[in-house]
Amino acid sequence: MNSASPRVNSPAPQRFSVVVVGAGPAGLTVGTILRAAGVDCLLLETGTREFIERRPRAGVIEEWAVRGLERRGLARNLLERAQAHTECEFRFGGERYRFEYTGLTGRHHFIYPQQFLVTDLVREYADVRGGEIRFGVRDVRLHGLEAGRPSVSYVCSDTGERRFVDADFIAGCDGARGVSRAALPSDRVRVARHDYGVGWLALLAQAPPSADCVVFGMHPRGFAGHMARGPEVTRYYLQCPPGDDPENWPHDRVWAELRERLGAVGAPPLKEGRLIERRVLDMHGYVVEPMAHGRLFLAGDAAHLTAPIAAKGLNLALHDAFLLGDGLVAHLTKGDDTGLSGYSATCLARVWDYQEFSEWLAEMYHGTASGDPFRAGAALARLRRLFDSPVAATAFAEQYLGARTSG
Ligand code: RFL
Repeated sequence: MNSASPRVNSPAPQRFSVVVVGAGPAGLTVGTILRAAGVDCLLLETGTREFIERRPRAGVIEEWAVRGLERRGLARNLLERAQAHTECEFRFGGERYRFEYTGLTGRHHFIYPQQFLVTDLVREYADVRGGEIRFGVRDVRLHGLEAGRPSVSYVCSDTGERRFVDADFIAGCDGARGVSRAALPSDRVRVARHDYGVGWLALLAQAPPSADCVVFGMHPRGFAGHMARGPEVTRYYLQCPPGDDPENWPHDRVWAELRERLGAVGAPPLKEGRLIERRVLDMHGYVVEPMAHGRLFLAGDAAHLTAPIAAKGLNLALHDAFLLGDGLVAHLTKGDDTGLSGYSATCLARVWDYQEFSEWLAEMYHGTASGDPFRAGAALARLRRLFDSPVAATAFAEQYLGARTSG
């Protein structure tokens, strides 16, 4: 949306160097980097502070991303509270295959729920660095992009009034359902899409983890996954038909299916608990190229969605945010354009690398249940290779940790 709504009857516009649309991990990270460099910016967020600080989503953060947060003074709580994961387990044909990725790469994953990271970032941006966030904004619109005079308007939830904010730059960090992506002119961008043709029932259980690491079950009835989120909450996934109704998955059916698909000789029994989240995600992804137009820069899910198959979305959002925050600071404080001009291409290199890995992994997870014996055979060969070939194992570990390219 690049509309030219009249400003009649609206209060005089305010001005900020950067307006960031969306206070998720991407927007908050960009905002804190800007504030640390003394750049004035405004964050606009449709949700309330309570809502964004409680919304559970990701939990697996790659080491380079944590180091990037740490370098910017944003990882203190995370480093104190996160668990380190050094291995994962595949279950197939009633057997367990343990995969020790830290031994192969020297790197590990951090397990830290996304809502904790968002809470840390809001605190740092707003309470510590004095940044402004307007929560609960409605009907956000972007204007003036073609004319090179960007502004953002929104309807204020208290007064119902439309307010305008002029900016030198807009950072579109409003996720997969935001409005920024649509403001890119359709004849100047390409949106590449991929549909995996499966759904995942995403579950959060009020229960301790049932294993000491992430577990992936490849089963003729469908994929199942287990991921710790903390001592009392565990995420599970069950492959299901796309568009399935979560109501088709009552408590007993969920646990019976998880027991079946994650069952293996010697595996500890699942620790069951109340299901506090049950939603069906249709597995799909997209990539917007380029990720910028004029003075609008997209970051995170606004620019690219990776299905949570390989737990990459939050990591990519942080990668974009580091580059965009640093690039804006360099431009606004030193007149150095190198970061901003290379922004899209640098981000997209990692985005495509992760999309390709997600697609590769998806076939290993879903091939067994595809009903196609050729795909099932190939999926098993893909798994076996990780345990037969040290070279294949190292390559997998590197991609699983996002360790090939530097942060
Ligand atoms: P977000 O987090 O969606 O934040 C966007 C923010 O923008 C707000 N917003 C608007 N604000 C103003 N104006 C508008 N018009 C707006 N429209 C929306 C929203 O309220 C929100 O606050 O995007 P961001 O910052 O790009 O971060 C992306 C990550 O949230 C996402 O990629 C990850 O959660 C994906 N993901 C995972 N990624 C990982 O790296 N590791 C994982 O383990 C992992 N697990 C997951 C996941 C995503 C999941 N779901 C729900 C899709 C597990 C799940 C179940």
